[in-house]
Amino acid sequence: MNQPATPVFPAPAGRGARAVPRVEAVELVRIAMPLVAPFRTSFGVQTERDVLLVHLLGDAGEGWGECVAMQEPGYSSEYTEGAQQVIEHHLLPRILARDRVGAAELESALAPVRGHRMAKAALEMAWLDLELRAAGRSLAAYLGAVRSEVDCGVSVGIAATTQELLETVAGYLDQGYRRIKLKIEPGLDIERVRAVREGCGPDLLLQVDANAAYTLDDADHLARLDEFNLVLIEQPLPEEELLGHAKLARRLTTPICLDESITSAAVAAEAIEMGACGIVNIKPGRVGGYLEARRVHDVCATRGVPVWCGGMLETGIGRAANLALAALPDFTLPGDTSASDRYFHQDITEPFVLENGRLRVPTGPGLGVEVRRDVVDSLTTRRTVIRRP
Ligand code: NPG
Repeated sequence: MNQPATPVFPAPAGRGARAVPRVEAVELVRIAMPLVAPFRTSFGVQTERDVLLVHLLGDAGEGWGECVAMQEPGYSSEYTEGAQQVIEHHLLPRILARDRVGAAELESALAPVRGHRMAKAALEMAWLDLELRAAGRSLAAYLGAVRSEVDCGVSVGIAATTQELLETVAGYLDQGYRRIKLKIEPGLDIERVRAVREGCGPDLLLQVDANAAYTLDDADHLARLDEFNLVLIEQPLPEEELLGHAKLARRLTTPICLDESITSAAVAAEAIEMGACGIVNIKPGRVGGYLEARRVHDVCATRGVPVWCGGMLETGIGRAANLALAALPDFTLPGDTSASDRYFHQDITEPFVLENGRLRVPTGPGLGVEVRRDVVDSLTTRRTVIRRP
């Protein structure tokens, strides 16, 4: 397997040796955020987000991170309670035993713990926020952003009826979204896609996401999607089936995009080499953090594979960080970087508002958003403080 080139991420410049703050305490805050409407995928229905927030208190200020794991292990094997356990008992002890650990050193410090990428990514996000705030630098600048706003798409859950789906899609198009992604599952696929394509016309950027709901035996059935000129079909088969995706790709004209399967830059390189995908959805939580996400981007860019930024129903904290990532050069397709009101009546940061189908990339230090502590407190279901030993 080709090992991808690993770009060097220097510690953020700004205050010389003092650029790496010392973390004194970590607050783990669990919040329950009601969704504006139930969100149905092939793996379940969600009505509320059970979010784990990581709040760092350091000698040079604070930092916030968000864990994208869901309450149930339906999308991947990770889930919120498990992430909290592994952070408390396995990850933080390894970091807090050291004096000062920079964000770029976390990966090696946490390498003895296998997997748990979403938990690791939540810590990395908080560490990056803390460190970059102290250095007065934005995450977007640190990652190498080349644009100040990004094109936004929206992910549309499986609707009860085709009529309801058409109304929902029309509502999002009225709001200005530049691309529609339809969640599909066996039996609620071909005719649903046909209805949206016929209702919205040939120019709509339209794609589908199966969340691993099909098997290779469904290849002929999935080939019926080819007539709708979709941008891509996302993750039709289970996450381990790279070879299956490569075989399926040879039977479809619609490009295959991988999401769940891509857990690292090395896997992305392998999947591309095998012909398992022509497009990659990058979700920092799924690959263990923003620095690995940047490496996935680089692997894809050098191989001519376009990428886009996925979404995991993030609050304003994760949304801000995703926008910074989506401003990198190879993010040439609109992402699931929707406005805050797509999911929440009230966000825990200043809300992200769609302007002409785009969201602005935050430019302030760190993630570039301020957490509304009063809102967090009103939604808190559990709070745990871990102090340095
Ligand atoms: O816009 O934040 C968003 C959500 C986009 O559809 C979306 N996410 O499979 O990509 C996915 C899906 C998802 C939803 C994944 C919930 C995990 C949980």
